[in-house]
Amino acid sequence: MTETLIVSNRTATAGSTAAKAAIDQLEACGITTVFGIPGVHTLALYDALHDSNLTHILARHEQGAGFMADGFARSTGQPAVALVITGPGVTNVATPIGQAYTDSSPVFVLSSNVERDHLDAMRGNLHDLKDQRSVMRAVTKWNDRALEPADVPQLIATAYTEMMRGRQLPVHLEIPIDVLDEPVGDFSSVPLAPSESSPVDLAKRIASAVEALTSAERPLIYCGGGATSSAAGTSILSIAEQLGAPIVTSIQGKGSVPDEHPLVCAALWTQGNPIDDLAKKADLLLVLGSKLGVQATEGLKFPIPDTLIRIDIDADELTRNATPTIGIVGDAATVVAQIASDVVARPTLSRWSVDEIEDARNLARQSAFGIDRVAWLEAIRAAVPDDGCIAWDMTMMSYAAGYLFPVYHPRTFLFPSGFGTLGFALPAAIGAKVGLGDRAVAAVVGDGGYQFTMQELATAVQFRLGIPVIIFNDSTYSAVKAEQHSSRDKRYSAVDLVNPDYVKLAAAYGVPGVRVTSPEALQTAISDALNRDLPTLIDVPIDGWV
Ligand SMILES: Cc1ncc(C[n+]2csc(CCOP(=O)(O)OP(=O)(O)O)c2C)c(N)n1
Ligand SMILES: [Mg+2]
Repeated sequence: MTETLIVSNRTATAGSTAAKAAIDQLEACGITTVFGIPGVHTLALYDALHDSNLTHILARHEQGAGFMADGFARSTGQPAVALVITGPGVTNVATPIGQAYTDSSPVFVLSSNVERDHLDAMRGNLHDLKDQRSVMRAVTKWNDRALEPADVPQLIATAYTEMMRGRQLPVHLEIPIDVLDEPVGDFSSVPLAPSESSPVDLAKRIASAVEALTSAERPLIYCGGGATSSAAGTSILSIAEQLGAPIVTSIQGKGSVPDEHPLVCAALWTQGNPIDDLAKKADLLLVLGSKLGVQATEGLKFPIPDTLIRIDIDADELTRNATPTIGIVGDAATVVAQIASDVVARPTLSRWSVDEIEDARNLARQSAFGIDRVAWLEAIRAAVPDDGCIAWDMTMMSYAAGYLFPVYHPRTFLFPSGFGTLGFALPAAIGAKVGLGDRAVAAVVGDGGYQFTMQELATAVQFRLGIPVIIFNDSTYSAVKAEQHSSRDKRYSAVDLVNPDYVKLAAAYGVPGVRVTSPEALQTAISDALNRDLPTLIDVPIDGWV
């Protein structure tokens, strides 16, 4: 049985259908780019795309479409849409949306479903899924279905508002196939709801924070993903400079402040290292946009002094994992700007010395994971311009990059923290390249992770995206092997890989492929690749990490 037979009696309704209203409303919300794969259940939406200004990027798997939308959002700060069919389209997109959720990335999933009469009924319909909304409920902030055509514009507007309100997170709206083709009648786009007003005691809390910061002897600043996404870097540096305070970041906080600044200790913290010693000396910790997550704090081991100030756009995150003495709900950009202007006008009691911070930073770097392979990272940094964006997969080289790769601008270090999904980097880089246009974009992957989403190379070819795809190839799942080495008495299990020849694979896709065996050659290969309007596969054979 084919898909066409099942829906053969369906024809588009003249005038504005729910599908056209959905697309119009997405445009009215400011959406510019849609990543997806069509099917018969989304024919009406794809038809409506013809009459819109939306750019559609055709992925090769819905997982890729989701990561692309996520990469677009992370790199540009603008949300994107993943457009998928019911059933397998939804389950395929659930994985990247889980990733977008843990890293606070605004992706709007628009899907279809079977006819209203058959919803959740498992009557043997094409793409039947017992409870599609439950699949997406697990990975979204807001999740609903449109049962009446006339409700579609408002539901799209509500979904968009929820996605962007407070901490930005993914949302999902499903529109059954029969609803899509029905007329909505006259409608005009729904205006977006105004954002929430500031809490009444904001000024008081800011004053308390300023008082505490300027009377602390060793204040320390910790930046999470919220500091990066709110682009609060200049204000954060003003506070740090006035207090002479060191700044530590999480992985998602990389780029919130530029790594070359002498007070920035980047994401070098790990238990027992010299940055940990600095943190243990602190008598005040100012946390900006971070949940102080279990992974980032190595099981809640980041030292928390008596005075803890937290600023977060999400009230739930404000108290997660550690209760603040002063908690401020608000966008880091506006709140921190206010604190900065008050702090710089006051004397401080801070006793940090520049030398102790610099010494700690240098020593931590020398002992950081991956320092013996830092030449590879230096080659990448030398080839990719400072404002270039790199998507990193779950691979040992990325973990080393977390500690050792300098980042100079927000939204230029994309990494799948939280959910930790293999296969993120290539499609995320595609989304970033679509969003950033002429700016350089690269992907760094392991030989194992690359194979989770490698079919998206065809997407990069089709849309002529000049992305260097750097594969650190050790024919192993090294991250797992390393754990088996250290905690399973070297009883290695299911970690050796037989891989394709990636240079030949590039040729099959009609794109350049090179194999490089030195950091110098890697730098040249990346520079060459950035001059092309096609992706380049760069295979880098390396020794195993274990
Ligand atoms: C979707 C998914 N499946 C499984 C894992 C578990 N996992 C984490 S790292 C890793 C190995 C990755 O291998 P590779 O990409 O070659 O990088 P390497 O560790 O060798 O540097 C695996 C299997 C995961 N993170 N995500
Ligand atoms: Mg590997």
